[in-house]
Amino acid sequence: MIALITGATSGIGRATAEAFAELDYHLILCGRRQDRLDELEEQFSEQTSVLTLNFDVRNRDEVDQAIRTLPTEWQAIDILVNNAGNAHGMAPFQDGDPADWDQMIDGNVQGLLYVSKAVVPGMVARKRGHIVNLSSIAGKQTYANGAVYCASKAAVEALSTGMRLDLTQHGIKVTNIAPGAVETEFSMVRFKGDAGRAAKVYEGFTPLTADDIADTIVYAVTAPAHVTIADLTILASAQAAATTIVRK
Ligand code: 8X3
Repeated sequence: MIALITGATSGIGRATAEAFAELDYHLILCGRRQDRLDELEEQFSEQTSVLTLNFDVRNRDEVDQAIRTLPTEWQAIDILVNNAGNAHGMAPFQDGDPADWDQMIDGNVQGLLYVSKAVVPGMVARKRGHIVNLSSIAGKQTYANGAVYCASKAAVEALSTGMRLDLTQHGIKVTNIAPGAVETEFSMVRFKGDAGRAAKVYEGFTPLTADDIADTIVYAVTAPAHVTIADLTILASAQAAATTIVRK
């Protein structure tokens, strides 16, 4: 199996790479931080074959170029994990920074589209493939101060459904994964390095880990051929809804 993971240098992407390496999948690890990609290549090449690609999912030319020029033996991608994505800022709509909005719409929506467009036609030609889109509970429940992030993830939800409608007939599975509160670099990025504000998000309860989400991705991609895990929502046990968390 060949799996391509975007946003592989940290968090859920990295944990998924680790879980896939355990399964002996061959890994195409994509990210923007070359030093981290090098580190991952060194770490995983003891276990399996690894290829790293440095591109920004928001740049369509970079995405096309990287995927079009894959060495022949890496071209038949079986699994695409559209994991790259971020939250930038958290503020009432009227105070939102359009530069933050661009980051979220470009990364979470356009980036997913560009990478998928580069990979999916090959899956259609081979009549096999599995796309795993990382959405969020925020794609199902809009919350205050998060309109644009929630909108970007609602778009991922719609794209997962739309892709499944168009691609099932070509033998391709589409899985939408919607995590709740996962402790990764997510909140540090959302709050632009404000460690105090980021830590507060996970205070007083046990959040999900990136490994918890990787486990569900493994569950989806290892399901029998006749089973599609279409949509999985995963919350921390103390989390009743996106912003309803029981803290001690
Ligand atoms: C991240 C989860 O609940 O912070 O997508 O929106 S949440």
